[in-house]
Amino acid sequence: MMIAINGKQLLFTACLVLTTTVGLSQNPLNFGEGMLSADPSAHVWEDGRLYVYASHDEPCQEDFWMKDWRVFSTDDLVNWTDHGAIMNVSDISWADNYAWAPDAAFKDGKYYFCFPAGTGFKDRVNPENSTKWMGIGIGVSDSPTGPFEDHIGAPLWTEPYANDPCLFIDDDGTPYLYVHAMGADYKVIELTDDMKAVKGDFEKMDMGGYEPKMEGPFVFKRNGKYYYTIAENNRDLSYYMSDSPKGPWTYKGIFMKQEHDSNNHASMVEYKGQWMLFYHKWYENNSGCEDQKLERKINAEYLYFNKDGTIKPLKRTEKGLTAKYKK
Ligand code: FUB
Repeated sequence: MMIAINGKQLLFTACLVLTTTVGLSQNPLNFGEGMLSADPSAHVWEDGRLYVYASHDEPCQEDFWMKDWRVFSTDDLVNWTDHGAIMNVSDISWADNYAWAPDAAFKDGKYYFCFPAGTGFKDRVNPENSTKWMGIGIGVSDSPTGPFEDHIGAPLWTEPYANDPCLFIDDDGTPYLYVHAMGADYKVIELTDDMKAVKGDFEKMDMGGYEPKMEGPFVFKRNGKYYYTIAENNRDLSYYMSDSPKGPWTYKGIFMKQEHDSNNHASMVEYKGQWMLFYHKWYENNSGCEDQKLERKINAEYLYFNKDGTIKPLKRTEKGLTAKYKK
């Protein structure tokens, strides 16, 4: 059926479609034209803004050779400010590459930026020739947007090899560090109060007998319960719950399936009374790279809990976050 439409009606309809599209499609998050970022770690600080600390992909980069970290912030979940590079591997004396998934924390008036970085080369064909090493560093700043200075001028430790730090400060101020590492998955270590060193050794946590291959541990607390979330098999997002930051943990299952056979990495935060999940998603590459088909951008979804505290399974949407928080 043909519908007759005059010029005014057409303009009105076009405006409506545009407004609806702009208003409803927040994924990927609008961090600026051409910005490729991954591994989001979301935090809300005392100034009332929501900050996303992220790793930064360059178009056509080789094998996750990444050089700097970024932070983006918002106060309406729609308009984001890119605060630029908050640290670069060139600021670090002990690493020159692998600016991978970071985390951030606020303690005793200072902002801390916990980052993995490394050096060397991973030979994926002949692994015995690999020289790659990664460690965990700690940056400090008076501002949530940095710049961050290397707090100790060295990694927190050298063995084991580690990446994907999660720095969780409990309500009593105790800093706990969780990492993904060779031989240190599902382990926790405390930091000293001045955040300059680790205390003792890694402690192996009781995960209730289920320890899949994982990346990207992220811990948060809600209603007195601790949540230990991971990218299970580096793909699906799943979680455990506990009454303590060191476990014992009870596995609660997958709450978001991966849609590509590629890594995922997520964090969760409550902003203005609403919980939300930040994660990265792989898109068809727009950068003209011949041997790299996909590229990463950060997405977000609202996160809902059942009455018993378990997480309701989530679907990826194009809509993502709309500004429906309580003012
Ligand atoms: O972005 C580099 C690495 O890819 C991260 O550290 C992992 O979690 C995976 O997302």
